[in-house]
Order: sequence, then structure tokens, then C-alpha cells
Amino acid sequence: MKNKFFLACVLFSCIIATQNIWAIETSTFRKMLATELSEMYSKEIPEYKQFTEIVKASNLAFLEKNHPFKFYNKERVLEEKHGAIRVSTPEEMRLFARIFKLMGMYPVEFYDLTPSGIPMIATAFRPIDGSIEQSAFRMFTSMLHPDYIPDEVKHEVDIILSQRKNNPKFSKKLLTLLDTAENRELNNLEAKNFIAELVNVFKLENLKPIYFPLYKSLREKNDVYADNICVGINLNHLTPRAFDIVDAQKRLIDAGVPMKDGGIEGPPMRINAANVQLNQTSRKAPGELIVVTSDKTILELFYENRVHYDNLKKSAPIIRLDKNQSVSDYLALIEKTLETHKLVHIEHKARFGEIESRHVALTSEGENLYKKLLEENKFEQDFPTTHEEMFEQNLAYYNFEVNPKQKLKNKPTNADLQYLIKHQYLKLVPQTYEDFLAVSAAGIFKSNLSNGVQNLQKKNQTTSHENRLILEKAIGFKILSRHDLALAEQAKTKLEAYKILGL
Ligand code: OOG
Ligand code: NI
Repeated sequence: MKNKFFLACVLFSCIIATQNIWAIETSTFRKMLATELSEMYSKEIPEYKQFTEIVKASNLAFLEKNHPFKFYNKERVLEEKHGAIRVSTPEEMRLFARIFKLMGMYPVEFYDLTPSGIPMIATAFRPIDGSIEQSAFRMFTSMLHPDYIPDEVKHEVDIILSQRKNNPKFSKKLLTLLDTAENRELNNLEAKNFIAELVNVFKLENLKPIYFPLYKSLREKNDVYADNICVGINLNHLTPRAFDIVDAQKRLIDAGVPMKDGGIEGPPMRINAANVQLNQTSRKAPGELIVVTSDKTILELFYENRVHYDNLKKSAPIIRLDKNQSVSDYLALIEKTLETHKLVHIEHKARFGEIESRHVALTSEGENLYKKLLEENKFEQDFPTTHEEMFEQNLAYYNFEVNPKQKLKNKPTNADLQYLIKHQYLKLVPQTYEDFLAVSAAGIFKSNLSNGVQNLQKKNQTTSHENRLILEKAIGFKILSRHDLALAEQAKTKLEAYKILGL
């Protein structure tokens, strides 16, 4: 009896320990974030739910057709997602850098979107070690370039942005947990609370009313300004990975999903050839309702008396954008309605759906050749088609895996990689492209602008290198190079293989 009681106590403490005491793995933390964000998106955006279901059906159909499955970590791909957030100030960027670091996500690669007419500079926070295979969740994070805020609204925008420093989107609980986590590892329960508070930042239902006069003048210039400055930190999409983006796109179109103009971004995909880097496409943003006001006292009411505000909100009229209506007519109609109503629900298009297929990562040489051939319109016929050729010409990154059968037969006498591959001691394992493409990113951004990219103003002429430094200063540490990470990974697998082969 005593023994049984003792055993029960041990079992109980074990359960408690696994639930609450053990420190959390970074990959588990990332998985939790991806899952919770996806749940929130499914609740807030019905179009997202439909979108992910179609992509999942495409992926399952792909797996059924492609047996035996050898090139990908199947579980990883089925679960994989990336998110994209847009922040407005260096303070917000720094906060996210701290948050993502806890999850083992570091800034890799700099993406300057300003040459493409988008006032943003960006990086992607992503895992940089082997745990990427357990959860590859990454976050494309862009920041409004401070030099691109239009002069006429600069004063008002500065006031809004400086008020954000005591940002109510980040709860006290979230910031306290962040501080705690930087001093010691969080247990499971704390991690759960942390994720819940973080997901709250992105809920549209938690959005405070938006001051319409500023929203209108910004939206007349560029949707990105209005979204970024007035709506604030926003999760713009969560992107599932598709094995075959062409098939996924076809299924989405067949289901009547309005896809972006211009088709799939990234390197042209070839039949019977290894694809390279990354291909992406997206659906157009559905209009989502946000609440606007022209009365500044209402803005205070949101914090002081949320219930009263919520009641006001219930009775506010909804004005949807008519199919044939121009954006300026729409904004004028809202302005007019606000003369007689304190609050109005309007349509805001910012959150959309995106899909991507990831392929082998190109080296710098590979990237240069790809760009050159693309300019000459010769990529499709002249770029090598097999992994063996790409490896021989140092065009893409590969890891090495020992072929156990060959190893047993006889010991290799030559340590040359080409020799070992040719004689089947080693197998080439393509390294997945884990990053993004600036041109594709700008294309995805642009596909959701109702009035194009005109009216971008730039005060100073900064170079791309200076823009990178602006972003690194905001983040608080250096942005890593994907090439350094890929080479380190390659060297690690080479060493391990040599050890096994006794070289
Ligand atoms: C980011 C667009 C870039 C990608 O996958 O290239 C991006 C955004 O719309 O905020 O996510
Ligand atoms: Ni994206």
C-alpha cells in the first residue's frame, strides 16, 4: 500500500514536471507559436481556413503520387509555415528580435524592398540549427523605413508612433514574461502564457478604433502606410508550404480563390529538372472590418471604458467597398458618414494567404549564374538540371550522407568529394532554401495595393548597405548570412561522413 502511494506520488510529480517545470525546447516553442497563430487566423479569417485546407489536399495528393518519397522530410513539410509581420518603429523591431531569440529564431539575410517602391526594410527570423527539421517556423519581419514617412503627415505620424512606445498591443504580462525568459528558461506553463499574450498582439478583434482623417490621408498615398501606421503591428499572412506549388495554385483557382495577378514569383520552374530557391504566390486580401472614428475622444474611450466602446461599436454602420467604386470615392463616403456617426466599420485589406514551394539553396555562384541567364532569357535551357551538375559546378549547397552498402564493401582510398560521390560512397542531400527573395517579397506586397506604389517619398538617399545598418541597429545585433550558415552545415556533414568512412 505504502509502495503504491509512493509510486503514485512519483508518477504525479513526473507529470507535473513535464507539464510545468522542464524548460521548453526552442522547436517546441516555435511549434506552439505557429499552431496558436494558425488557430487565431482560422477563427478570424474564414478564407484562411479554406486556403490551408486546399493546400493540405494538394500536399496529400502529392505524397500519394510520389512513392517512395525521398527528397524531403515529409512531416516537416506538412507542418511547415512562415508568417509575415510589419512593424513601424525600431523599438518594435527590437522587441520582436528579443521575442524570437527565445524561440531560437535569429535574423538571417537583409531584404531591401525600397528599390521596388515599398517603404520597408526587412529580415527573416528563423532557426539556424538542426532543430529547423523539428519546426521550421520563421517570420519575415519588415520595418517601415523612417526616411519614407511623407512630409505632410510626418508630424502626426511621429506623435502616433511615439505613443506606441508604451504600446498597449504588448501587454505588461508579455513584457514581464519576456524579461523573465531572458534571465532563466521558461517552464511549459509560462511558455503557454507567453504565446497566448503574443498571439493577442495580432488579433484584429483587439484593435482599438482608428483615427480616420490620418488613415484617409495615408491610404490616399499608399495602403502600406495606412496599414502600418494606423492599424499597426499586423500579421499579414501565414504561409503553408506546398510540395507542388503549381498543383496547389490550380486547386485554389478551381475553388474560386482570387489569386494575385502575375502568377508565381521566383525562378521559373522546369519540368524534369531540379527546381531552385523558392517559388511563392498569394491570394488577394479579403476586406476585413475595422472600426474608424473622426472623434479623438473616442480613442481614449477604448482604454477607459471598453464596455461602453463595445456597445457603441455594435450599433455602428458597416460600409463595404463596392466592386465598381474607386478608393477615393469610398474614403469620401466614409468621411461623410462619420459626420453623423461616432464609429463606422470599414473594409481594410491587409491580411492575405500565401503558398510557397522550397527547393535547393543556390550558392553565390549559382545565384549569379541564375541572374545572368535570366537576363539573357536563357535560364530555362542553360541552367544545369541535375543536382550532380549543380554540385560539380558549385552552384548549390549540399550535405553529404554515407551510403552504408558501399562503406561495407571496401574502404575508400581517396578523400576527394567528387570521387566519393562518383563511387557512391556519399550521397548528395540538397540543402533546402530556408530564406526569402527580395523581388518576390516586393511582388507579394504590391499584389495587395489598391493604388499601386506611387507617391513614395524619400527624404535622404540611403544606400542598401546603410538601410541594412538601420535595421541592424533596430534589432540590436548583426543580421546573419545564409551562406555562412549553409557552409557550416555542409562542413559539419562532411566531417561526420569522413569519420564514418574512416578518412
Ligand atoms: C511580407 C511579404 C514578403 C514573403 O514570403 O516573401 C513575404 C508582407 O507582405 O508583409 O512574406
Ligand atoms: Ni510570406
